[in-house]
Amino acid sequence: MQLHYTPRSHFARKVRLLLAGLQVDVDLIDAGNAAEADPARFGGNPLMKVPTLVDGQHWVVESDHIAAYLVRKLDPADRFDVLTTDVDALNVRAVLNGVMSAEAELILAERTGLDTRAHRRFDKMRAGIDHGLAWLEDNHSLIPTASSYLTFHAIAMWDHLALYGMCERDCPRLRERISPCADIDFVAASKPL
Ligand SMILES: N[C@@H](CCC(=O)N[C@@H](CS)C(=O)NCC(=O)O)C(=O)O
Repeated sequence: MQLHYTPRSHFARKVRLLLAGLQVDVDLIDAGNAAEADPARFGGNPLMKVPTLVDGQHWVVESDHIAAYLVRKLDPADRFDVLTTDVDALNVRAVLNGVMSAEAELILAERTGLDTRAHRRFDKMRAGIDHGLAWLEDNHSLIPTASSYLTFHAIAMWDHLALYGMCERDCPRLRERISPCADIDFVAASKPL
């Protein structure tokens, strides 16, 4: 199996953490600059984003879709609760993904030369990150303290926000919630630099 990724991609990291939790090795293929516009760089993903999983004949895009594919194939017991249908957990997942998407848009827009401070559209993205984090802080108890896909997801979001300095809001309860899992060796080892 091959996972097209970038070392800093938070969407790819939640899949990498799941793979590490499942103790499954895959070939990691670095896409390089995620702002480039060539599908071949992204494992053939026409949307030109990472992660993309290639498993023989199967080609899978979208991080949560990849995670679901992996546990259906490799972990029918679903130890990390990837296939949850719990409404609250799925709301947390949606807010985490929304914050991560807004952040990626801001970073990639700046990387391609746009001054995001000059466009109101990007102000709304920054506000979405802030409101999203406030919601996650208020709803921190919905995130398990034990290893779970949701916790991996929250760690991937948090470390990426911290790396890019996009997190003006302190979220002490959220940080405390995810810290036991963040200290696990394979989680700490994949922290983006
Ligand atoms: N919804 C997608 C989002 C993936 C995504 O936005 N990945 C970023 C890197 S963290 C990317 O490759 N962006 C390239 C671009 O938008 O040009 C998923 O969950 O996989």
